[in-house]
Amino acid sequence: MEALDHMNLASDKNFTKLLMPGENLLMTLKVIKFNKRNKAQERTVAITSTGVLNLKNKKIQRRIELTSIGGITRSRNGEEFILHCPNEYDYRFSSPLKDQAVQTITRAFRELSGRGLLIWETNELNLKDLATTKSDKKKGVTRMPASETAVNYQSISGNGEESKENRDRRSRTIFRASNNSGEVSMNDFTILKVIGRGSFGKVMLVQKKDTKEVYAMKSLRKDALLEREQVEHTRTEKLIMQHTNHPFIVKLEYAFTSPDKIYFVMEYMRGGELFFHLKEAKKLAEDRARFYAAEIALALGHLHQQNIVYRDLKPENILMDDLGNVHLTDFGMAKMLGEGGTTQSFVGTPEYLAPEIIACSGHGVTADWWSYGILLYEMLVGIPPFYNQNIQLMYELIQHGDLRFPQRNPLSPAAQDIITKLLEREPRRRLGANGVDEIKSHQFFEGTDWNLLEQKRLPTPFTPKITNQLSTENFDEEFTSEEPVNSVVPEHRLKLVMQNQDQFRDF
Ligand code: ISQ
Repeated sequence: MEALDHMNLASDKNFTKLLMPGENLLMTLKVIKFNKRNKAQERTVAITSTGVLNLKNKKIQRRIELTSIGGITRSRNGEEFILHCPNEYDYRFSSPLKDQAVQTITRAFRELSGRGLLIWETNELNLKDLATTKSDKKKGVTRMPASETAVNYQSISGNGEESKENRDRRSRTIFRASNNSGEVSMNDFTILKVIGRGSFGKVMLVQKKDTKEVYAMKSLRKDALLEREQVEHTRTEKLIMQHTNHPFIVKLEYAFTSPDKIYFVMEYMRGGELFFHLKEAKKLAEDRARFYAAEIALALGHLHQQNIVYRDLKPENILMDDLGNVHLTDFGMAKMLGEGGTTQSFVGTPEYLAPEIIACSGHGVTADWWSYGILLYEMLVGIPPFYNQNIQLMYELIQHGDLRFPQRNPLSPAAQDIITKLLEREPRRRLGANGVDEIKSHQFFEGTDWNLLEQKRLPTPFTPKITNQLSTENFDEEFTSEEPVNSVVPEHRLKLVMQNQDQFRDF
């Protein structure tokens, strides 16, 4: 946060006490605000997780709820931007930090609403004629461009001298309003860093060239997917991410293919993997673990409601955002269950596998609650309960070993109780077998306000260190030190891909 707190308000108690409970400060900056008579006034703006605050002498003059913002128009080369507020009147600001401010607002808007904010760009430097004033509003005039014009960009005159009437149609989307996957390609992105590696490719930090927005891009090699029969899983992964809208599940922004790879472009979680933080802290205090466990329970409950088993819950697949909320990612193992709600296939990570998966006796969504018990144990104790270097022995321990809790620094009785009930080997007797509410109402979560949590209105127990918008300090150096390139698949591997290109048609 410090890097974005240009006005140093985060540590100013007189200011922070003005924030609502659960409202997090994201950025502060000095702006010029233009009033209805076009008079320039120097103001401070604070962007928070729920609103944009217009401050004068550290007092809130106007509070613009994020939910009341209908879109943003910004000057492409100038410093002005307009917050369109259809129910009131627009706010026109100017700042050298325009791009950073717009990016922070759009991100906060998406975090809060799960939707992208409409953005229009213009070549104009002075946006006076594009802002709806109080008196416009009285006359029923609104200057916010139509939302459709934010989706399809059309250059009209071609000579760069568009007339005022053309302004709406010149607008272009810099934030997707709806699913336009397929229109983008690798050429639209600059690769900045490698931030992770998986079995089929790598995860890179990328920046979209037109909007400067940063994303995490996962590339998957088609040859590797074909060889290991993972094309269907990858299709499921895309479908689930594309159709899931949940505050604690990473969103897929774009998906596209090249002749040799599939690319998933997702929101960038600057806080890195929970695995990274767990490694650093060794184990977590109960309040902190409870917070992450509660967010993950909501995410799993949401998937289960749609008959999706996640099947790969582990700290490596849980990512942290700027504020310290956690999000599930990697749906490569997930499965949509058919009627009957069970599947036979053996997938997952050894430490977290439910006994019924190891025994191949058919498993359903309850298998996730077993992994959830393992995760909770690992967060609180520092190692998973049945861990052994020898995988066969680990499987044996998962199926028949005793569940032991540390004698020194014992966990609270409620924590021991919920873990014991989650690590019940008989899936039908396991906590969660009758739905997520069984978990939510366990004593371990007593006092958790699930509604506030879901709206991200509870303070997070830990804020990851983030020095700037492009920072990768929460990712392992093992990855970030790698050369950031989109590697080429060797010629001899492409033959298999070319023969099977039809399998990738609908990505
Ligand atoms: C988003 N942000 C950071 C890392 C990621 C890894 C995989 C998928 C999404 C991600």
